[in-house]
Amino acid sequence: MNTHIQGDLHTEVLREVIDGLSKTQKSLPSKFFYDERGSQLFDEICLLDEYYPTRTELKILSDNINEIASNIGDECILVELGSGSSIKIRLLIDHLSTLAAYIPVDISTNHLLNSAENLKADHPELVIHPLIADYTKEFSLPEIKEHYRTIDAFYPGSTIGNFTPVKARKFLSRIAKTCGIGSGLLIGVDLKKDRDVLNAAYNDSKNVTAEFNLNILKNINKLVESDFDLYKFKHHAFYNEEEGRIEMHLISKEKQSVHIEDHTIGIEKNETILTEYSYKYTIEEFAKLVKGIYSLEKVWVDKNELFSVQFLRAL
Ligand code: AVI
Repeated sequence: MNTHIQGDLHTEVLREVIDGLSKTQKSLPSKFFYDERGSQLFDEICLLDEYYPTRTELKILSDNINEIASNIGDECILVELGSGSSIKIRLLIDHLSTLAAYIPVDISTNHLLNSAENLKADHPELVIHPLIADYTKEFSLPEIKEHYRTIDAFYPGSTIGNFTPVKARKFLSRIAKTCGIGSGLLIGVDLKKDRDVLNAAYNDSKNVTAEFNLNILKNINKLVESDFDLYKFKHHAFYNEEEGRIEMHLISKEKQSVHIEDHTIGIEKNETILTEYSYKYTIEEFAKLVKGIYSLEKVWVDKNELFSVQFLRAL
């Protein structure tokens, strides 16, 4: 089934695709990974042996849940940025006995409403205000009628690492402004570590990450009229130590031309299309990144220091 998008949205997707492919280092926006198949593949990635972030973050959350809940505080409004992490949010909700309301924010309407309904079925007393919005852009919280004392955002998974540090800072400033001075932010941040562990996490032995990476082309073929041939590209991911980031690329196996509506893009043999950055931080680097926006209240890490969960407060 093809997804049809109309009017301005189609023009915007086309512009983003053409802009990215017109740069010296060709690129495609990572958000195009996540059609239905891409989201399924990402869920599979989260279960892979090599992909440590998901299970490590969950372990940190569950090992420290009482302390985390007391940092979040009583009668809070919990705003989840992206509503994909149902196990993690359920763990929090189960330990926040005085939660005033839960606001999951997601651009994917079906996914958002389905998870909200499932949660409501298990927690009939919970006030849920799903908000359909692109949380990476400016958005405002719905009017809250319930009595509350604080607003706390939850941003797990180290998705913050998929922004460049400059964009991450801008994004965090916006969230601090949207939720207000004194609001909390519980955030998952992946840490710098041995490069072999990082390289394995993005080059898994079952090739799920490779399929996830190639699926971006399939999705773009659905979103705009383009003829990317997936067999002419291969997955390439590596840790760039100097920049402190994983880079995911698609390497062109041959010299080729791709047609996108009335544009033709020439791609050389071995030329790459950058599809994702995943930045890794030390605790100190991340503290520097949020300096002046948030104060760092508490950091929890696993015993191998692979991943961190941090509680920040907006200044
Ligand atoms: C969503 N994000 C935090 C993942 C990451 O690790 O940067 C996306 C991902 N890309 C490949 N594997 C996982």
